[in-house]
Amino acid sequence: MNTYRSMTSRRRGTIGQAPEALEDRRLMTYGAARFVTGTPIAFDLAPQTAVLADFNLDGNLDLATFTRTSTVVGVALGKGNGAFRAPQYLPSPSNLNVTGLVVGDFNNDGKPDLAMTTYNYSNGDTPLGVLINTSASGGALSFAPVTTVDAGWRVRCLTAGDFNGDGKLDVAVGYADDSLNGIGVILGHGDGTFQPVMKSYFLQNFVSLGTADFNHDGKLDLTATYFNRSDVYPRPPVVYKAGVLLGDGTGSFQDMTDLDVGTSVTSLAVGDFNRDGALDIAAASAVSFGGYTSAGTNQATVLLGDGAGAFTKQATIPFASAATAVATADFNGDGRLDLAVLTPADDSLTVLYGDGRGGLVKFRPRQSVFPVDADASSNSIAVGRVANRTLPDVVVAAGSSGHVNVMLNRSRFSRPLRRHR
Ligand SMILES: [Ca+2]
Ligand SMILES: [Ca+2]
Ligand SMILES: [Ca+2]
Ligand SMILES: [Ca+2]
Repeated sequence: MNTYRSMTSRRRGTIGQAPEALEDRRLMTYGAARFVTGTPIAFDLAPQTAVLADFNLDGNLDLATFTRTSTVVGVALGKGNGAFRAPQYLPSPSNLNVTGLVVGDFNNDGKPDLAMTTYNYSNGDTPLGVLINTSASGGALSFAPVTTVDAGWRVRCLTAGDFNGDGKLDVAVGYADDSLNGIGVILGHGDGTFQPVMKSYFLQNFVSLGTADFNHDGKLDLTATYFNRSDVYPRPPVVYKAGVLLGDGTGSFQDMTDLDVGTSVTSLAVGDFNRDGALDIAAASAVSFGGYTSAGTNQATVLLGDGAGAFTKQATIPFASAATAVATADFNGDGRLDLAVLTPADDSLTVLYGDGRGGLVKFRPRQSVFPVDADASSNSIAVGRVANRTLPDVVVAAGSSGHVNVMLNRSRFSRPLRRHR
């Protein structure tokens, strides 16, 4: 839809005003987001995904990353000014390849732990590795030896949440195996150990999972990206789609409702873009992704949620090249959620400004597009205040260069936070 029209016609007092004038006025009031390049963090692996958490509880966000060709997780402690210390490396169970990583407090001690999916190339086994954080508050980083949890065969992705509502964090995994697809839920005991995996079978091959309560029933639901693979030869191109599975509060999920985001979805982000209290979803898409080329388009999409589990497409912004990751936050400090979209082919991070109604506005390139080194394997943008200022910074895993890029938010309303210590 035309976001300019929706902004002008639906905002009181601006009817008839030229969209450019409105755009300029908003920029004068709130300022465009501005990102400056911080010092990249160098890892002995090719970071594909980065997550942020304060692992040593010193008030500064730290970073964990992995790549699918590595058998370790890299963790770099943040200094609180946007710079990071040299990374440390944590092992996977049995030195298996790490395929996914999630942060969560699995033993209820207030310290963020890590859970990883792994892949044993010799037998298709995919145990979960759990790293319990034993760091002293404000001290050095330390984790207990990695423990292994049976997650079943051909796990492809994971997310963490309290899926049965007992106050203890659980893990959901997605399987991607032609004959044995589905979702597995591994309920936590709240002490870092887990119950045996409960599987529910679905037709889809799951690629990524996320979690939120979309229908306001107090039971966590799932977002998923997935593909269906045909057994008819010649096989048609693989198509990456996205959907939502509503949870029943016991660790089981209803059938997937597809999201109207086209094909070749690479990444999803959740936020309340129109500020109605119902969670919405943003998606990034790419024609070529994961080694497959499909009939999709390079774009970012916003779908508005109705608070009951249904979603309607509200805004679409095209890109010239593959959009491999999307994240959301209020980057320019105007109280409206924006999107950050990664397009590695042109080494760009684009900020699409949310209009607070579900629409997206792309300002002039110098106000919207920021250079960032990345390659096609970079599939995540993590958002957090790594420099302890009011507005969120962005970190981007750069892939084969071995770096995680730090992009510091220097928008007009980004000010140093006062420390309470
Ligand atoms: Ca820290
Ligand atoms: Ca639980
Ligand atoms: Ca729910
Ligand atoms: Ca909403």
